[in-house]
Amino acid sequence: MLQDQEAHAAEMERTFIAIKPDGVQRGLISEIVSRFERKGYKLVAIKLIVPSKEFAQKHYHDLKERPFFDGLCDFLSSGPVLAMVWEGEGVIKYGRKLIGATDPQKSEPGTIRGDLAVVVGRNIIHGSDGPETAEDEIALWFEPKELVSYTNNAEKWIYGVN
Ligand code: IDP
Ligand code: MG
Repeated sequence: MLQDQEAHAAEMERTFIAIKPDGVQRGLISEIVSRFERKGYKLVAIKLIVPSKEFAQKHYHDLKERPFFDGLCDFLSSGPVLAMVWEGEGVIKYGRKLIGATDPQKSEPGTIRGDLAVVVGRNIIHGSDGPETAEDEIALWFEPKELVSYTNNAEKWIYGVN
């Protein structure tokens, strides 16, 4: 049965996903991007940048009391990060499923961290953990004009929308 266009539009959401410096250096960009792309999500923004330490501190502000905060911010600002925005129904929550648990020792096989990372301090990818975080992180990393609006012609096959 075809899904109603309005119901589909109402379910659409965006999340911020970043491949951290370890994932970029290890040549995992195409592997990771392809998992989101093949699932059926739409890429709406992408750029390669080296964040400053101050920027990393803003991104991880929720973790500033944690003992690993300083090292984490040094690490995020140590090299290129591939920053992206992905769009789709339920992409915030399901994107986290694709990524796997924070500690790769606990991530299921088949997830990005489960398949491609070993330790928590080098877990190769970031994904927003909820709708408010997603909105804040997208606004921190991207200018509104960097978010590209376009029709994905595969969408009617992915969602069954007429
Ligand atoms: P998440 O990336 O799965 O959302 P958070 O708890 O938000 O996990 O932590 C942010 C990042 O901080 C993690 O992805 C990981 O790189 C790092 N991190 C989390 N816990 C630890 C730890 O116990 N030791 C070292 N690094 C950690
Ligand atoms: Mg987090």
